[in-house]
Amino acid sequence: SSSKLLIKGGTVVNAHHQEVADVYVEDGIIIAVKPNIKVGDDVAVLDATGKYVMPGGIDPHTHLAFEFMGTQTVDDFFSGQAAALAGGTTMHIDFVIPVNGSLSAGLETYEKKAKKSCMDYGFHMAITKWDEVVSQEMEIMVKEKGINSFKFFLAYKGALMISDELLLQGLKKCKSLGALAMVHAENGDAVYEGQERMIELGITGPEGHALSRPAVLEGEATSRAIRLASFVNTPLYVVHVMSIDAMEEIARARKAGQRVIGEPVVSGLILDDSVLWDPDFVNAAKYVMSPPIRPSGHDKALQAALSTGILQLVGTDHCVFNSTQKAVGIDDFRKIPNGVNGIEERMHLVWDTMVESGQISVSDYVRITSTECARIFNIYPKKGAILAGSDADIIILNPNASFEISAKSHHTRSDTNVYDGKRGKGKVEVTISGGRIVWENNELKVVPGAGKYIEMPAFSYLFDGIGKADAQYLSSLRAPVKRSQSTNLHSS
Ligand code: DUC
Ligand code: ZN
Ligand code: ZN
Ligand code: ZN
Repeated sequence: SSSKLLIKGGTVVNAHHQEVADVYVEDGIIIAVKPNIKVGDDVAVLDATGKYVMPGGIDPHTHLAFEFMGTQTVDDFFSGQAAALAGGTTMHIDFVIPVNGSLSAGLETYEKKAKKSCMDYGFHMAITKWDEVVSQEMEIMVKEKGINSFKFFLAYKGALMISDELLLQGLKKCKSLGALAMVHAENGDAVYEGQERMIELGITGPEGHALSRPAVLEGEATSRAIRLASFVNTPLYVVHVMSIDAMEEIARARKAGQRVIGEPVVSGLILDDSVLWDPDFVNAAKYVMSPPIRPSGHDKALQAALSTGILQLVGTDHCVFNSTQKAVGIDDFRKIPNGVNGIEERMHLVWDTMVESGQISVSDYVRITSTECARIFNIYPKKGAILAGSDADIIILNPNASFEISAKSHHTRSDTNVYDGKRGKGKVEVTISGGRIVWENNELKVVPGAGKYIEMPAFSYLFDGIGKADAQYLSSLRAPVKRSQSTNLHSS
């Protein structure tokens, strides 16, 4: 089918450049970006005068249809993506979890779940055990399945957590494949201790979740992962940076020239842990995620780090459970399924918090919500740009309109929303996914099955010159020192 669309008169914003221009789209691809494009009357026209025309958001961190902590998230690939599109996000990267340690079985499961996708998506893969089969399967994932990133959990002891030995093997394997290693950085052994400590003190409510796994444990694991990645000389991506402690480890490593990427998530940027002390269990439990939302101060520091480039892109860790699922942990916070919403709210909240507040430019907004993600996972400029030849994943944002978040009107299947009642400036009025208008006049027109799997090739820009650094290191090692018999040795 031939669908033609012209977006007229908006300010087209890319991470590198902005200009007032028209955008012409045919069959899901951007054909031209320039002023005053003339078209025939078979072309649908959208007027974007006075508005921003930007690449659709890419959420680098989501969990849809995720079986976790004895239950399953309420958003699947259809409902979670529909919510994303209503909020201006046109692609997400989800985490495949292996089945009994098998990567291929895990991928098959996720391929089935993703069949009803209404927007484009990619996959990261978690590594939860180590043997020769896993090592070989990683190679297949990279070379044949379009997966170029692997995540290692340093937390969730007894479930997803891996040892330092496995992390080292994994880092080496990632490096050899040109795949990006990602870490969930909390010290799982210490978290376990912290949880026991809270239960012994009789602190069984959601506040115990925050108290049991303080920022120092995130700082330790972030430091450890960064230093092991340095030892192996391979790039590292730290997911959900929630604390000053972790952020400062990233800042230090980047300043020393190490290739470390830090991903804050919306909840960490704008919430503080006071919500976990809410006397109503349901109100408090909806904020339980890991790493936990930190005391006030971490949020503003993470915003500053994002605005100065210490942190590079924003995710959500969208992973939603209903109140009844959270209620399983009413007598023990350790049983509350971990996760908060965000896939629908990210674009609005980042605009309001970072652009409307004057902390970053509109081009930087595009960079941290879309372009940088596309570059890191090696799908730029197919994604993350409004350029001739790019996929027509586009949003029109009206900076003078306002948004309001409400658990009653949101599109995720969750019965709560951690941003309920928040309002702000800047509204995504139109979302275009694969050349089709899927969100307009506050109405969704999504089609299950319309979303495509986006393969992500190995060796992103983060790997440029890694080999040179290795060669330099090797040549800096001297040949074995030849020693004649020491004259300083005396036999007594
Ligand atoms: N943290 C969460 O809150 N949910 C999913 C997994 C994770 O690491
Ligand atoms: Zn340009
Ligand atoms: Zn995590
Ligand atoms: Zn996650």
